[in-house]
Amino acid sequence: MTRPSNDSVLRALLRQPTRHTPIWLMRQAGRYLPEYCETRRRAGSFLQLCKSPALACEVALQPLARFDLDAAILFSDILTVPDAMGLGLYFSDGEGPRFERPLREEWAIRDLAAPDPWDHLRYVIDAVAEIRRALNNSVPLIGFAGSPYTLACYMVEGAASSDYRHIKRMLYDRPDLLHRILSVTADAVGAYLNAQIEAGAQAVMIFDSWGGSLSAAAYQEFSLPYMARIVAGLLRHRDGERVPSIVFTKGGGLWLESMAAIGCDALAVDWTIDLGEARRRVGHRVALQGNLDPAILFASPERIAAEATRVLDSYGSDNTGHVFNLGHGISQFTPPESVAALVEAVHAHGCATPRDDHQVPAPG
Ligand code: 1CP
Repeated sequence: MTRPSNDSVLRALLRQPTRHTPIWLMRQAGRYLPEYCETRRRAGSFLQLCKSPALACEVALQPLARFDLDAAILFSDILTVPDAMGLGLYFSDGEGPRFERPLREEWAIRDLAAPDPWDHLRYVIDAVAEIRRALNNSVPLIGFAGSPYTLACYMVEGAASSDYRHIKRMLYDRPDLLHRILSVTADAVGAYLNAQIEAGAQAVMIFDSWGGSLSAAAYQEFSLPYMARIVAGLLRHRDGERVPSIVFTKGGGLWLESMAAIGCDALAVDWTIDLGEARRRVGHRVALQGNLDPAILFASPERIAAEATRVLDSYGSDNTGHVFNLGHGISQFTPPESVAALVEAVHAHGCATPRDDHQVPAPG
């Protein structure tokens, strides 16, 4: 049996009932935790931290040691894939990620190839296996990757961007080149997520952080179909258990119906949409994950609890198909005590009995 003793996140992602709404947080391991900063210092840099399976495992477990979270997420970054494609990822302090060789030339785009994850991304696969071992079937491990469009933003811009002018110029003037990048990247991400599943990831999430910067028409042409292609090629079972998939387009609230139709099990949503309305729009097709504004974690514990309750109530109280999360990653300036207050509030909601999610019988 490989099912974790607390399988509430897996059950909720598959729209099976749980005793309580489970919770994990995007970027739950990171700079808001002093112990993360300490491990990162020991590693020498963020990239060296990602490339050491033992240290990546250490930081992936740190938030679980502090808070009663219902899932762990692989510690890595979405940009490992373009790095493995030869673009030369580096982080300059205070400036975020950068690529030595941004993808702008037609010849470089023609030469782009999907890396073998078992070779070029072996350190991530090893981290997945190591974190799974360390979790010892307590809670599930979520694997992840960036969406092809979001990765292409970094690959073409060469860094984070406020206006996406290089990639958008390519999108409008040379859509053939952008489609070529997206197609190769979709193959790379598909193989990478399947390698994570084979190494022990029990659910996977695709982060389309910048798909929301597209027009409705461009989203339907340049982001969604490539995520659909990845989802269609994912391993659905591992060790006899379903491996749910989660798709997150930040700013994608207007497109939920078409996102829910691509075959994923769950949609993660940001805080700009009411969760109850999102639920009515996607019907029974997918579970929902979200959607607290991460900025609420700067407010008082009372406000945090009130807003968490509002999100829980907006979804509905049937404890089916909702994984509580933030609508985007935790800010590095978040006080850890605020996270403790949030996790406590979510777990206390509608809670008359002690938590024993694993004893909920499967339906039917
Ligand atoms: O200095 C440091 O220590 C690095 C900060 C950091 C961390 C902790 C970066 C650099 N990445 C990460 C880890 C990370 N990134 C995780 C780990 C697991 C967890 O959730 O606990 C995950 C899932 C990501 C995913 C990621 N990286 C996304 C998608 C999610 C999102 O936030 O939208 C994106 C866009 C990135 C790129 C990236 N990597 C790092 C930074 C600071 C950024 C964002 C840069 C930008 O604003 O464009």
